[in-house]
Amino acid sequence: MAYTGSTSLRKTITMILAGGQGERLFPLTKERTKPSVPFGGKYRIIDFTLSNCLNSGLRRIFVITQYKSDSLSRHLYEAWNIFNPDLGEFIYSIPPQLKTSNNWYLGTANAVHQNMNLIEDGNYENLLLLSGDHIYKMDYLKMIQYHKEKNAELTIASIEIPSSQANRFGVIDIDENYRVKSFIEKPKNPPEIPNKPGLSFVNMGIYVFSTSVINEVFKKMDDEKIPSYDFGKDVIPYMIKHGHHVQAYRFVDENKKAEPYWVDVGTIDSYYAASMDLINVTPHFNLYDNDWPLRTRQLQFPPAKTISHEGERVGRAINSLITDGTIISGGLVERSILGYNVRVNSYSYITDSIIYDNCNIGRHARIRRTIIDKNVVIPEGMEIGFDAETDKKRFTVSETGIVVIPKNYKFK
Ligand code: ADQ
Ligand code: ADP
Repeated sequence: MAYTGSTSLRKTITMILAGGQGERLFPLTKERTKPSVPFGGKYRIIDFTLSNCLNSGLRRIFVITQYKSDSLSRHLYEAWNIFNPDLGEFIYSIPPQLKTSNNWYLGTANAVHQNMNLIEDGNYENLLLLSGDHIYKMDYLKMIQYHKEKNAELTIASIEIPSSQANRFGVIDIDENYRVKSFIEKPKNPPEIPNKPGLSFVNMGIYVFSTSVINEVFKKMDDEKIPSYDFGKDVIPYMIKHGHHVQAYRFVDENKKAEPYWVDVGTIDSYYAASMDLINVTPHFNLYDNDWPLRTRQLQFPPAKTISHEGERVGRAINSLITDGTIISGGLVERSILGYNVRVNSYSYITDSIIYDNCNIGRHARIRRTIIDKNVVIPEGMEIGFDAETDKKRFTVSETGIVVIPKNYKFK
């Protein structure tokens, strides 16, 4: 029994899909699933979705995991074990259990299908379905209320983006009441919004389903032997074709900026761009907004420290995010994000880079446009990010030239 929240919240169960492989973020996803990838110095990507849940009053959450989930499960236990079962609140991480099928989750919809018992057990009216790998601020309660007002069976959160990028998303066509007329998953030539050339209206992968309807749709698709593996490819087109009420909800950004901000950090380049936004003087995504607190696991480290030695060895950080336990001793850090417990030694220079926990940057090393995963020691005098040909021989280099050094990498 739950005692908190409005009726809409009490009747809603949240599922976060956190099981994708995240291949395009390799090697950051070599040992961990995408939602568990560190972001912004002290957070993991899933913390933003979970903070949205908390700020929206949603406290009954299943996190559906699959690939490389140990790091994520540990993080959920250490950072998010904050709910009170006496108030009907919980967060559970659910790996494939092969209860209703002999397969692993075969796609986003199949991951829900295989877990319908979790929803039925609770007698919930709405299923709020989220992805664990987006950076944005959203009040889901507003969307749940909209779903109810519109009497919709499925409501899809949607955003306008440049058509040139829309081929990575589901593209939606709506009528004047925002009812979805058609939906195409990842079209090669994304259709534009009528009267808005160059823009397309896309699916954010955030859904409110009426639970009775999703149950019925899965049963019908099974009976008709139509695969229901994926929402974008299978289930949404099926629902539209069979006359179900599918509604679009225009994303309202709690950052309260003129342009709504939502990113699916699918590639090294989009991850890097979203990270670098954080250190802008006026970022799209503001970490310092007391109206929308963001939580994560806080590790027990002393405050970050800068040390200047006599003469020219001034330890400095400019336009950067520096996490606890880090010491910048006689080195220069510019436009960079440093995680917990990093050491930056004398005469070293770090610019436009992201350095994860426990890295050590040797004296005279120069690091530019590089992401260094945890526990890496950069030897004295090493240069990375200045010569693409040398970097490519050793490391992954993204399309825009961002170098990525994997976790625990050992230089010879
Ligand atoms: P997709 O490319 O299908 O597009 P994807 O990122 O692969 O989105 O998956 C969505 C979420 O489900 C992710 O959080 C992922 O980790 C998780 N997931 C994927 N496969 C899973 C599985 N087998 N088991 C458990 N979890 C899994 C979707 C829609 C598009 C929409 C974009 C928006 O299909 O229409 O535009 O999301 O990002
Ligand atoms: P990542 O950023 O890759 O998630 P973590 O620091 O969370 O790095 O650790 C990754 C994995 O290493 C964990 O999921 C766990 O399997 C193992 N590990 C690390 N530290 C510990 C620990 N103190 N106790 C048990 N396992 C650990």
